[in-house]
Amino acid sequence: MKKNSLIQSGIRVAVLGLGVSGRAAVQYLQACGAEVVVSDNRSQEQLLEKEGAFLDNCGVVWEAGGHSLAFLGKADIVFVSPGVPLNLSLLVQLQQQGVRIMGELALAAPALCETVVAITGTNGKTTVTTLVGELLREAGKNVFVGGNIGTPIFEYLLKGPEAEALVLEVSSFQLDTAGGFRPDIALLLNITPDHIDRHGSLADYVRAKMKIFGKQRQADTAIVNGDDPLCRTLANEIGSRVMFFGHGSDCQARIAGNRVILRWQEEEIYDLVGTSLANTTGVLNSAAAIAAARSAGCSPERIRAGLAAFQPLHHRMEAVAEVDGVIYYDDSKATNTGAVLSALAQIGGKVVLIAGGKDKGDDYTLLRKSVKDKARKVILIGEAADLLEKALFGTAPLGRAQSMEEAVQLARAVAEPGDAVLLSPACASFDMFKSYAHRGEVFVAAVERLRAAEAVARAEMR
Ligand code: UMA
Repeated sequence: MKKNSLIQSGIRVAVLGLGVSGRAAVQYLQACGAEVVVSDNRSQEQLLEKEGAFLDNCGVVWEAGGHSLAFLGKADIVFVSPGVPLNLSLLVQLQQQGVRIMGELALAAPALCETVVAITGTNGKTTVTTLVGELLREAGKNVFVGGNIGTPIFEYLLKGPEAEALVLEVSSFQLDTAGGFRPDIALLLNITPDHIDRHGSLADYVRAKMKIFGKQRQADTAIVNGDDPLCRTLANEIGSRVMFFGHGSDCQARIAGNRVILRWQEEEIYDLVGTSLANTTGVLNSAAAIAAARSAGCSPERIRAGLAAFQPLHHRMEAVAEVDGVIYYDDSKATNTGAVLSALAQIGGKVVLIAGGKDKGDDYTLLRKSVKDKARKVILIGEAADLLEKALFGTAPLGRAQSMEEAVQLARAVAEPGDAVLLSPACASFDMFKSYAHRGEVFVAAVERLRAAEAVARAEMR
C-alpha cells in the first residue's frame, strides 16, 4: 500500500457516491488509517441490495437516499465521485464550513512518485490511453493503466503491483476536482462540445479539461492537438513545454499520409501502413501516443513494435459485418457530435446513420453539414430522437425506431450496395441500455441476425 501525506491516521473522510471510484476510495482510505463514512443518493434498499456486503465488510457508517449536511459536515475531507455534480449547494455549504472537497486525482496526487502520463480530450481518450500503455509495456516498463478507462488509481495505490509509470485516462469530471494532480506528460487530444448538461457551458467544460496542465512545471510535457483550432489557442495558456501533433509543419509529431514524422534529436519516421492504425483517426492517435511514449523514454524500435501489435478497441468504428455489399459499423462509443463527425468523415460512400439515445445537452445542429453530405437516411432512437429530428430537419430523410432491432431492419431496407450502416449515436446510452458497450453488443447481435436471415434466404433461392 502506498502512503499518502494527505491521509493521516484518524482523519475523517466522507465518500460521496459508492460506485467504482467510491468503493476503491473507501478501501484505500481505510488502509491509510482514515475514519471513513459513505453517503450515496440511492435509496436504502437499492444501496443495501448492491453494496450491502461491501458496506458490512468495511464496517463504515453510511447514509442513503441523498447527502445531508449533518452527516457530511463532520468530515475533514469529502471525496466526490466523478459522477457527482459539483454545483450541489450542499458542497458549497461544506466548503464554507472548512471541509475540503476533493476528487480522486487530488487525493491520490501526494502518493504518486512514478512517471505519470495523463490523457484527456473529448474523443479518443480510451484508445490513446490503451495505446500509450501498450507502447510503454513493449518498451519493457511496468505500467499501470487506469483512471476513467475503468480501474481507479486508488486500486493501484492499495494493491499495486509497483509500476514505473502510470498511464491515466482523465475525464473532465475527474479534472474538475484534480487539486494538486501534476502529470509529467499531459495529452489534450481534442475538444468538441460534450457533457454540457453537467458543466453548464462549453467554456466550463474547457476550463475543466485545461486543469490537466494546471499544476505542470516548466520541464513537464504537454502534448496538444495542433489540428484542433481550439486546442491551439488554449496551448497559449500552458506553462509547460508544448509539443503539437497533427498535420502542420510546426508539429513536432507531424502526420504525412499514414506516417508520423517525429522531430526528436534526429527525425524519426513511424510508418503505420499495414497496422490497424492506418486510418485518419488511427494516425492522429498514434502521433499523440508516439510523442508521449518517446517523452517517457521509449526507444523508436520498441514504439514501432508496439504500434504494429496494437489491436483496435471494440465499439469504435468497428466494422462488424458485410451483408449484401453493405458494411455495418459499430461506433457505439460515439456519445457526442464530435465523435459522429469523425466517424462520418472516415466513410467514403453513403451512410445510413443510426443515432440517438440519452441527451447530454449537445448541439446536434453541428451534424447538419456532414449528415446532408453523407447520409442516405438517419434512423433515430431513444429519448433524444425529438431533439435530433428538430436539429437535422431538411438534411436527409429521417426515420424512427423503437428498438435497435427495428433500427437495423430499417437501415437494411434503405441501404444500397457500397453504403455503410453506422451506429454512431451522439448520445449516452442509459435510456435504453446499460452502457455504450451493451448498446454496441445489441447492435452487433441485430446485425448478426440480419446476416443469418439473408444467408438463409439466399440458400433457399438456389
Ligand atoms: N451518486 C451519488 N450522488 C450523486 C451522483 C451519484 O451518490 O450526486 C452515486 C450513485 O448512486 C452511484 C455512484 O455515485 O452509486 C456512481 O459514481 P460515479 O457516477 O462517479 O461512477 P463510478 O462508478 O465511480 O465510475 C467513475 C466514472 N463515472 C463517471 O464519470 C460518471 C467512470 O467513467 C470511471 O470508469 C470510473 O469512475 C473509474 O475511474 C465512466 C464514464 O462514463 C465510464 N465516464 C465519462 C465519460 O467517459 O464520458 C466521464
